[in-house]
Amino acid sequence: MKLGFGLYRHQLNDDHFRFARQCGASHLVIHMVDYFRSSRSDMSVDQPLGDDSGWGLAGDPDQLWSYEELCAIRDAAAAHGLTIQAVENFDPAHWHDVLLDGPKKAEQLEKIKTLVRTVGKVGIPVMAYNFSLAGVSGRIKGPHGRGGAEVVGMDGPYDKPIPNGMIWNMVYDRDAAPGELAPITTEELWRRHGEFLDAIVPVAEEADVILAAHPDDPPTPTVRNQPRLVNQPGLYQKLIDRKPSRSNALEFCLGTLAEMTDGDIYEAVESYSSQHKIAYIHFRNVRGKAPHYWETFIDEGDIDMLRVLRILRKNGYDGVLIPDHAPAMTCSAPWYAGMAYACGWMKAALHSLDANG
Ligand SMILES: [Mn+2]
Repeated sequence: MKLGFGLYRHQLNDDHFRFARQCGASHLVIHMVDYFRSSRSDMSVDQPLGDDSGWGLAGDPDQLWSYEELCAIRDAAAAHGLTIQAVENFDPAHWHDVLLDGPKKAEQLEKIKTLVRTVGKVGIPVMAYNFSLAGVSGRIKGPHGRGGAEVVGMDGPYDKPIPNGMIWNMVYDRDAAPGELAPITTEELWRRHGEFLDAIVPVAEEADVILAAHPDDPPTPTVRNQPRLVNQPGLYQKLIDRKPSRSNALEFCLGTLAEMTDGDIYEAVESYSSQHKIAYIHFRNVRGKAPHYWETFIDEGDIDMLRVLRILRKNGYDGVLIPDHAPAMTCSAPWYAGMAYACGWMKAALHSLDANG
């Protein structure tokens, strides 16, 4: 298994490549969506959290990530000994009507095909996505980690409706008419996702790209009054079975899966790793279950992370693990310290696994 590091768009520069390498990472997962575009003050110290108005503005609908741009990032990372394993998340500006079943759906599916082909041409193996209307929203922060470290969590359901012009926790249309997005059914969400798979999986196969689905974070039955696609571990199986293909796989988020109320995290790891459906792993820990949980330090939560690693190794998983989010540690660089702590723990755990089994 390989240690990876996730970098946000504003971090795709030499200093952050050095930091990731210093943490022991050999691989990167990069975000091309700029969640911090309209909240620069908050940019370097934490994961995006946002409020009722979301993370901010989506990108430019007419500007797709280009081959040249991605090659430049790939080459700059390679100069620091880092391989880009995945691009994480599509920009709502490029696919809002795929999620919403809106009038630009056909045009936007073509944009997604172009992006997937570009990612493949650059030589990045995985394109990860999160098929969700509310996206990652409704979470709060508090000093609930060990030693009072600030962590992200949830304390009860969050169902404030999504305003028009917002999708996936970002604003794609600032001039939208006042009002709220009408709730849809779970069946309708799965229908839209099925259409997405039918259109994109064949292109991904041809481009030698693996599409990897993140589960719903937070995994409550609804968020912002809209259904969730994968909010229980067994629903990952439904997603795989909807379109059997080596290009239809999972961005396996251990923390989110452990927050789910059904099933057992070790059984989920066993099931999906033995089917070789894990594209890469968000390796983080959590205490509690949705809708009441807190993220934790990697060695502090409900999950026995070494047990997870042993199951992965038994089933021949040889892919990338990234820390996902980490608690913010009390110092002048809270995000960096938290991530470095997680990487150090992971590096040691992988070493111990190799040495002792
Ligand atoms: Mn995750």
